[in-house]
Amino acid sequence: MQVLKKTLMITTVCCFALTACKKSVIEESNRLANAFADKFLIGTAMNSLQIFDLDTLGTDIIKKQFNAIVPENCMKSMYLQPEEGKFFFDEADKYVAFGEANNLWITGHCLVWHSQAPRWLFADENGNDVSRETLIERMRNHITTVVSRYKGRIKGWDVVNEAIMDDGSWRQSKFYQIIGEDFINLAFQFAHEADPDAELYYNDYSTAIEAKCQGIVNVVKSIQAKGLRIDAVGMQGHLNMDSPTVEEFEKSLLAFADLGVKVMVTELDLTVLPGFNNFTGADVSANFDFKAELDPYSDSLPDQVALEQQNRYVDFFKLFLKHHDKISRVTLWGVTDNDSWRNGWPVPGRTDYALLFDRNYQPKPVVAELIKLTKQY
Ligand code: 9MR
Repeated sequence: MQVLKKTLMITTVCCFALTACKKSVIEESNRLANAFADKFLIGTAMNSLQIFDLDTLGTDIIKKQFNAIVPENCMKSMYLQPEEGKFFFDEADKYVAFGEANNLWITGHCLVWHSQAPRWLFADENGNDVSRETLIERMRNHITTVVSRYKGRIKGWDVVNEAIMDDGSWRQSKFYQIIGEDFINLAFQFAHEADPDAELYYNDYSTAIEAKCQGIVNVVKSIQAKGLRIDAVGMQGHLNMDSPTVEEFEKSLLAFADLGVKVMVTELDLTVLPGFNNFTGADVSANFDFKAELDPYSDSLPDQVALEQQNRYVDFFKLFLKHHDKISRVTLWGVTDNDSWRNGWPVPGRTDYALLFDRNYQPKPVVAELIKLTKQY
């Protein structure tokens, strides 16, 4: 009797263990990071709440679903060095520690960007533009200080962000006006000197516009012609429901890959809200007044629109998977719909549904569709 009881107990324990094991196998395969493991890295931006561990449901998703991270805001120069020589690394340190603790590919964003740069960077004590030499020196100091701090830990850097306009011309930023075209080459040189092993990227939005794509191709060629390191072009994926087309995106993707660099789809999101005046892109300085008709889904998203969004996400991921040999990483610009900058841009106060996880931290049906899709490539 005793033996029988023992056997029954062992069998029951084994059954439980088997079920638990099966369940965890299923759960494992239901994760984006696992499904895309042999294709490309799949990442997300991390916001301050997540970095300071004040959004544990959000960080749980990051740990389970993604294998790469990028800081949405905390490494921008106005936060890292708000006053000359005064660096604040608290949040950036936590961000990097989170990535290391969870074995994630850690990207730094972004060393040189016209936006979110502190005013002092370009100005002398009278508020006039500094000399070319001074700005080069300030840029060198910023890049060297930041990149050296995370040497060997941050695996890749968005070195220059958004230097080219939609028509392919140079953005008339302070970096460009004061230093000239060479600011890009110098930025890549300084970053490489600070961490020779780090990957270095050029990152921009609306890269599917032909003229802009050509402008970026010229930038990459000029970096390469100087013998400087550049590993990838980041195509920010701030998509609308009707633009760009998958074909337009593919054309640019191939143009960048032809340069011998990798392509990364960075900052991926897909707004379902009405645009207007053919306004696209991701110029953060753009702003339009709130009107109720511009915010049609403030209560919930109709099933039909959700399905259309899902189909468009799937179409883009089909493209990414088709070219997975050229793509090193695809990164969502946030975890849940609630986190998305799209809720506030270019019209403040709207309710958008741009990401893969909903406001209750649940995966949208598109997540399972994307996982299924990986098996076909
Ligand atoms: O998502 C970011 C938002 O929270 C910030 O307010 C904004 C300005 O710093 O930047 C947003 O991220 C931008 C990214 O850094 C560069 N490409 C465009 C992104 C969306 O504006």
